[in-house]
Amino acid sequence: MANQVISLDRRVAQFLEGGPKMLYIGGEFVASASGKTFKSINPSTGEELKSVYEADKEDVDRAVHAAEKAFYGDWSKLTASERGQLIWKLADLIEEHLEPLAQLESLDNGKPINHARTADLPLSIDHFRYYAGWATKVSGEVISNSSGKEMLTYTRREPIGVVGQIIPWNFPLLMLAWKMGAALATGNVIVFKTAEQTPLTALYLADLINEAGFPPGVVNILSGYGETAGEAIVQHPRIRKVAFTGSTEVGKRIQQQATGNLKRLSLELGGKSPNIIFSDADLEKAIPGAMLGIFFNMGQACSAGSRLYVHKKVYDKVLSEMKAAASQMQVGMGLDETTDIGPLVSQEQFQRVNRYLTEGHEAGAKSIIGGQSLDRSGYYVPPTIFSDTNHDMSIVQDEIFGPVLTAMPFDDEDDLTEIIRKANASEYGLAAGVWTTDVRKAHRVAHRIEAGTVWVNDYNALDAAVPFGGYKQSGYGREMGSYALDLYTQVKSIWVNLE
Ligand code: TXE
Repeated sequence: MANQVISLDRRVAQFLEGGPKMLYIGGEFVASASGKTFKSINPSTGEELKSVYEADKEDVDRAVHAAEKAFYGDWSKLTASERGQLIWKLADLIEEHLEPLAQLESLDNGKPINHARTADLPLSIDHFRYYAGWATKVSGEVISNSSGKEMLTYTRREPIGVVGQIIPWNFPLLMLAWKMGAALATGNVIVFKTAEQTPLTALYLADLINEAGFPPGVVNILSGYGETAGEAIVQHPRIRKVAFTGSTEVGKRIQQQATGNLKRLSLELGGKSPNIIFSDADLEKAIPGAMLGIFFNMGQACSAGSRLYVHKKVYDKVLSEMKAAASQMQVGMGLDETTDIGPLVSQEQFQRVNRYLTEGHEAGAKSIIGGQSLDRSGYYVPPTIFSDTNHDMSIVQDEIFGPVLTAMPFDDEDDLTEIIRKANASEYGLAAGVWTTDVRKAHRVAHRIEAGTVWVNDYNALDAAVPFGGYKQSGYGREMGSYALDLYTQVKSIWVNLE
């Protein structure tokens, strides 16, 4: 297929003009206190895309001041309905800027432009609209009590105050929406840090936050590194809660650091999710489902279905059809409309995935397709499927975060012991998939899998109303749906003596 690289939207070209992109603090665009900058790289070419000011401890402190000023000032004067309208307005503006935001996301992260247009952007818009609706519906309750006095007791759900939010690079805008939607609906103010690999779309969005009319300081956006800006957020005594999405390793570190200042935490961490195809599954759906499960976003998804278990009766058929489908996938630049598999996000991630490819081969796994990165500039790894794998291999145990699937056959059909044991033989517990036409089996498996999300006859489905989060080392706390409101509110009981 001929390449179809799109030309840049005028608004993206304008955004990329001029000096380093500024931090967004107190409604204004400012340089970092240190004056330091870093480069955002275009993973499709390996070349510099834009330089960006690098936030540090002092900038985090400035952002906390601005956020507190908003929290005790203009933001607190708004009604819940007005807050909801601002969030809705922001969603409308993102929709108006869908094309430039999708292009910028693709440039910065490498993801195929068509995925950014049809998944990242619409899901982000929908997410903000969903939480705009919640703003007016967060309420406490009146509680009858038996204290012996005539007493009115009721609860209020109050915001926590300044919350810190730290996100990864795999879905920069969508992760921003997941974090900001619930926090804003419940009346909090935000000190936000993007991932150092993908700072740009959040800074583009900062303009839209101003245009929507949010009081200055309600949202502050910092570009910077984890060990500096990230740790400063985790350690800041007046940031009362941190929501983090990223690696399990960093999640553990954050938990240790937050122990000292009793910060509330929600952690959405890594995964190594099982995807199980039974012999009675509708293979016309299961095979594309397994492909999407692993290759969507080049496998750089925390929910990626990276361990495929297929019943031995259909194992050969499933693998040969997946191989054929993978060989049809176009590997190319993010901004090419024919691309199915873009580059990985960074050189570091590219090296990490390459290391796993080598380890897989050395351990005796066979790549029936892919298995080697491409020799061209940019960070390209083609879709890879490993057969002959087992649970002792690092490629089966570790989160690779690349387009790399490990496949294994299983034997049992009605007695589910073997497959459940295998599916749960992981330290992670984020998601799972089950493909079968037997409704009883589907539910029995879904109940016994240790994971925060189980998809039956589907994979990677998401909705703002449905909670998402991990079991085991995949973290805790649930984002999305009404559950996320608990992360961003604290309950106050009020007693009124009526005698
Ligand atoms: O993640 P990090 P990395 C997994 C995936 C990937 C691996 C490494 O397996 O291959 O992690 O990716 C910030 N205090 N996931 O190194 O380091 C950092 O700046 C505070 C799964 O990119 O966890 C960034 O904003 N913050 C995952 C964010 O944490 C710190 C998504 C994520 O970076 C920090 C991403 C610190 N000490 C990677 N150190 C998922 N669950 O979706 C780093 N950060």
